[in-house]
Amino acid sequence: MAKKNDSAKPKINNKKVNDLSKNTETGEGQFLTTNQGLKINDNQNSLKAGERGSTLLEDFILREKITHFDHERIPERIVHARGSAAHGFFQLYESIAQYTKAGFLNDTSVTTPVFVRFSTVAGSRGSSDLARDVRGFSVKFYTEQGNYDLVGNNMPVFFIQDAIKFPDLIHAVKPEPHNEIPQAASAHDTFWDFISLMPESMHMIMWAMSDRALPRSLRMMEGFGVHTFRLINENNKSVFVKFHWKPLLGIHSVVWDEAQKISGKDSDFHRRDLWEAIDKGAFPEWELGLQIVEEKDEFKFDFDLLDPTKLIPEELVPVKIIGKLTLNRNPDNFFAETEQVAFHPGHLVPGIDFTNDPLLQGRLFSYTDTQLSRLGSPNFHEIPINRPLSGVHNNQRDGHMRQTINTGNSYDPNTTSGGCPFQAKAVDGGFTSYNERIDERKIRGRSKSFFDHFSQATLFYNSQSEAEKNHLTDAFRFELSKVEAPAIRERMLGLISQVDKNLAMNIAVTLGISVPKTPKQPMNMSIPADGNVKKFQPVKVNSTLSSSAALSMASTIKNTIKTRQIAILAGNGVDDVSLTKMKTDLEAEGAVVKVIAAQLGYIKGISKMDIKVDLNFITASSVLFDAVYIPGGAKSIASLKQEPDVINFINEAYKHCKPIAADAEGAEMLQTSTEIGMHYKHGKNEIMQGIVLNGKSLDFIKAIAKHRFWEREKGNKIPA
Ligand code: HDE
Repeated sequence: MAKKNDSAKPKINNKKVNDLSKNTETGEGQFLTTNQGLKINDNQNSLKAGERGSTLLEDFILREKITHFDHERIPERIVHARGSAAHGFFQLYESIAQYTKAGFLNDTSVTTPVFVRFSTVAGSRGSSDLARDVRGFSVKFYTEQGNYDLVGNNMPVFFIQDAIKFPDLIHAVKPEPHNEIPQAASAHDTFWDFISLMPESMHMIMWAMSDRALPRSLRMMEGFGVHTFRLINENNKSVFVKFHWKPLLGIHSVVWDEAQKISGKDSDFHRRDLWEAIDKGAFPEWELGLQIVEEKDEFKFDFDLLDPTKLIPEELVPVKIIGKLTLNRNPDNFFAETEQVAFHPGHLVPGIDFTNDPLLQGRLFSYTDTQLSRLGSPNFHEIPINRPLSGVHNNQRDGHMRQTINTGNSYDPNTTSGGCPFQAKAVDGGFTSYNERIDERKIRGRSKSFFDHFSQATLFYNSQSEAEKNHLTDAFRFELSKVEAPAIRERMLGLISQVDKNLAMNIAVTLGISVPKTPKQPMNMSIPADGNVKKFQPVKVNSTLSSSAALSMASTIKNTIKTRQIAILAGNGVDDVSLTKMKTDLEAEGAVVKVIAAQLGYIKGISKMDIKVDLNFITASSVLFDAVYIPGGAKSIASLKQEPDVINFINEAYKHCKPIAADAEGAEMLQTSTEIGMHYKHGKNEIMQGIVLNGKSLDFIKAIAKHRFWEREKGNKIPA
């Protein structure tokens, strides 16, 4: 059996690697050709009538090249357009055959290749990674029984309860139709107008306004299947299941001020971070966890398992960890793999099935439909990244861009092909849907069990640490301050006050209005035209659970500094012995250390060591790092003190609550020339709120593992 704490060994997914390599074209050592294989003799000059003459239409080589170029773009995804992906594998820790017959969840000796794509939702392909947004977390498992796609998000609930509202939600959040503003941002009128009329979105809105919407790294966020699914075992017994991905690096975020600055300094921040980590062999890992609910317990909760705006608190149903996902290989070609991959929640394997969650049911139609226009043909399953390893044998034929050269007839039943391909019995791995009993009247409507829109929003808010609550309040303040229509702001305050009165009041102060006593009607537009809008009353269930530790990032693991980016600020005359020791100690713990100085090249230390400079102050910025260290050396410190970029660097690191270490003169500099000095009267050896003034690497490492020291935010306003 695979062990739980096996560290990531660089395993190679031979199956998918081999499969993809059949289609790889390196061009190495080859002559340049046209698409017809003709060797090209001149790729620098088009065919002309004389040296200065006009270009000839006859130049088929030029025409082919330009024509292909003209058609290089395909429509971007209608949502989740901005994404980054990687290859990897899934390793099961223990068989869960008692719940599911899915082969890849039964056999611990099987390593399943995967392709995982992370994304933001609202922005276009070229938008910033650091938008305040939900993140997509899609996993394609290339199993022996066919492709299984777990197409989830980094938040466990969703904005709406019924698929019919999805186009409205997306139209509201996308840039406004008249001027295409703002890009990749929810802070505008149409989004909040829609939300203010959709009380069912309040739980998700709390998540979206929380720090979960600003991940520090794609490698440091959770993933969720969101909907309740079914698992089915060999005896056709079914249980309900919620899927969770738990990152082994813990869950960490950045702050909003930082996110906005990163968007300018490096809008590929998450993409680069994922790429570089994998490139350097620091493979990101997540454990797969399941919350399992027996069928008999379907109605034991005070919410409906089919309602995608609800989660199952981990206190009620613990998450059972069953395996590990490791990403160990970057794509070879962004377009061929990351852009052309086609996920679909309906790509299932035997042993996994849907529930009647009305949001999930709507998704089942949408994904194939969108691939048809995005990838341009019903043959998108033949694109190498989408091809199942288990093989495709059916009678579907032809269409644009067909790759397979099928032989023989294409109908079933037949005798001409000996009856092939055959239907597979369940024992042969043939897929059968769960035989759930459905005996109902046709109705357009919603179950009353979906009508409590506030209890879990309050549960989420109550479960946040003080710092998380403050960030959430500030996020609402920012977003609603960007809203121009006063009526929208007011309606939102009405809704927020039903989640938490103080929260609403704290936001209202910034908006310069008061919280409406009676929320304005109409409040709930998710009821049909014939419904009586006036009768809508917010339903709130009095659950016994007042908070849930799993909902706060503050309670997740903080014991590693692997892959954290550490800045060392230095100049000529730096204490090179301290610098080298700190660098070595941090790197030994897996951190990535960069020396930053006024110029690129080398700086000379006091003991004459040449220290290589990785970045200069022109391109480096505090917001791109997790922590900063200022080694001693009088001359180096004197030069840093004169450098406004350095002072700003340190002040920003302080403002964003990042660990800062310094020794000797470095510590003095912090106290005399930066904002830190305004707030602390430190002794030289003090360690306080992540400020490590004794220069000891061990103390610095402990501080970096904690990620941020939010208590610094109290009362300290740093003008950085
Ligand atoms: Fe999606 N969604 N979605 N979605 N979704 C798409 O499919 C859709 C929903 C999610 O990395 C599209 O291939 C509808 C929930 C991810 O390629 C599209 C509804 C969740 C990705 C689509 C939902 C998701 C998508 C756009 C409501 C979390 C990126 C391009 C019924 C569980 C996949 C594409 C990737 C992508 C439709 C709701 C997650 C248009 C109609 C809930 C992670 O088909």
